[in-house]
Amino acid sequence: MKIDAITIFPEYFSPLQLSLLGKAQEKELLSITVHNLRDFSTNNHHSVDDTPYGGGAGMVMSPEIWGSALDPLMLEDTDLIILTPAGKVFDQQMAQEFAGSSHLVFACGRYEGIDYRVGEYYSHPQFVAQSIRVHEVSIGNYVLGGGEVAALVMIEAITRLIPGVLGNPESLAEESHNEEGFLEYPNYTKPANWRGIAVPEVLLGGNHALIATWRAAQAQVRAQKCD
Ligand code: 6GU
Repeated sequence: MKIDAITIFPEYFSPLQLSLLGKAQEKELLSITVHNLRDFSTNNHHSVDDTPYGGGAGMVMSPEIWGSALDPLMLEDTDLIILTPAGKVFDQQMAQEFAGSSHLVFACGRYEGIDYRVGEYYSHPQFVAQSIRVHEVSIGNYVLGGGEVAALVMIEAITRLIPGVLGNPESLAEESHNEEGFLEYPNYTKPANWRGIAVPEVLLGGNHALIATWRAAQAQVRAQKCD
């Protein structure tokens, strides 16, 4: 999978070199390129935003600069993800869908967001015909200063689903076995008694059928608590 991220704060993406994602890039399962939006600004101050038509607070990011940054990345078969608190809320199902993509482009807006025409433009039939799909995505119902952290969250959730990226593929298999896909049963390790709290008895015996039943029931209890 190829990932491009466009941002005015490339440093936000340095954690992607760590841990499993760093290794996945070394193994060439994944290739992540971060682009500085300011490099595409042609004015003296390298500014990327302007005042909103219609008035109001804040600044809006220029469609011209975004167009220059995005055009070279809009290759055949690409998912363009525009990060905005007004987007569809990201969840595990969406992560699964994006994990099947060959090219993700994350457009990280700051200020009051990106001029709305950018998403409209790349949704035109000419781009649809090239298998370019535009998605407006939010990571939850709260407002962040920009899309960078949201993109990081999405990249972590999506890339761990790519075969070979996760260190232990059994973890993925177990996740997909349980009904909710990701709401797991509680886990314990040694010691069997910690500060007076004992590990549930059933886990200490070797009855795997009984353990599976107990875990399924516990996952249900957890799911109900989350509702
Ligand atoms: Cl994608 N962007 C911003 N600015 N705030 C958010 C968000 C995105 N998702 C949730 N809040």
